[in-house]
Amino acid sequence: MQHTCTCIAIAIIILILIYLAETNGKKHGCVEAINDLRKSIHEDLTNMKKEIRSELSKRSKQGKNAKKVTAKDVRKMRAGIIEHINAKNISGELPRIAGFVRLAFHDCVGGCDGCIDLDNEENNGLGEYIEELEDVYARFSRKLSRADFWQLAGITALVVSGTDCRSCMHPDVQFMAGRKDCAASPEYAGEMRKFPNNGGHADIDDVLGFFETTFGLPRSRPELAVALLGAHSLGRTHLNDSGFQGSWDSTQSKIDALYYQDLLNLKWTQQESKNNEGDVKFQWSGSFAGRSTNTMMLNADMCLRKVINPVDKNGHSACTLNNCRDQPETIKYVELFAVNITAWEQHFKEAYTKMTTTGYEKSQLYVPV
Ligand code: HEM
Ligand SMILES: [Ca+2]
Repeated sequence: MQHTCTCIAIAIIILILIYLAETNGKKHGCVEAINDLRKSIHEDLTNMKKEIRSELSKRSKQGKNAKKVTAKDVRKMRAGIIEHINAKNISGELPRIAGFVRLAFHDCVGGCDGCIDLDNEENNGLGEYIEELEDVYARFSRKLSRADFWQLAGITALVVSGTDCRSCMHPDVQFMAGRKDCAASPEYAGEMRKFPNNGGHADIDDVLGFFETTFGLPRSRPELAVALLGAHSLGRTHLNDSGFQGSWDSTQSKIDALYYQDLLNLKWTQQESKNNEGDVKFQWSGSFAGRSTNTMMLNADMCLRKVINPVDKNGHSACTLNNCRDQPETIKYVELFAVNITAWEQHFKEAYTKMTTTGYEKSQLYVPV
């Protein structure tokens, strides 16, 4: 209302000024001044319109989110996501499973808010999954926030990964809604969010410290971080995204304990990985009985088994698998989860739920009924 009155008042002033210019102000300088004034008023009006539009869109979004999503809606969305996951099969693998779980993780760094900063190299590769999910989200965007939808996609991907898989973990994470998107969703315009030291050159302090400060997983319970990192049982690394290459285990679409079993049982040697820009990073390459298994571990994974620091600026450790000490804080959990899927499942569920509710009080989230 206030905006409308201001607009009318400004319009009247313009008309008076034009009238004065045309009747009395014949002098060139005066016409010029009036034209300048007219231009600046036009700009002000355009800005004002923009403000009004953005305010209205904010209000309608708040209205949308105020309506609760139902269990029936969620079932429909899950079906849409599952169809989408199954639609992309590359050599028998379903890469969207890993892509959606990684997206769910990255969105919760700094609070799960439906926003990913694609200028942050740590998020390389996520753009394609965001775009792919937009097609499905477009059908449901009136029902829930993008932040909720991405978490539903992650949970659904975990379910698909465990379907018809007896050796898989089935964490059955409860979906909760109520997350709010940041203003520029799905883009992010704030300060750069922090990931563990250079995404992979991490040691145990980086890894456990990161999970404690970012997701509130207490340092005194390292089993939660060990269980959560078992998500690397899914998917793979990409040379042109992170600078690493290969998958952690041979079952990229299955969330099974091979990740922990390989970490313990394979022979791991450090190998240089060089991307197109010539950046060098070290990773651990697996072999068994003298043969390469085409699998890899990041320092962030290997440090759960061995004390690998100090590492140099490229992530090369001073010790080898044989002469690095066992990691006292975490190796027992790697050993436990390698053989006890129920123990992994319980800890994973607890840690994953904490991660995916980062930034929210219990009272802000609800289980759709
Ligand atoms: C210390 C913490 C972590 C580090 C340093 C780390 C690092 C990485 C790196 C470097 C990649 C490869 C990206 C690429 O080249 O495409 C990756 C992929 C992946 N990460 Fe992590 N990660 C961490 C924690 C997690 C967590 C907590 C989850 C989920 C709960 C997760 C799930 C995944 C998945 C599923 C992929 C495979 C993505 C694909 O196949 O496209 N990561 N991670
Ligand atoms: Ca696997």
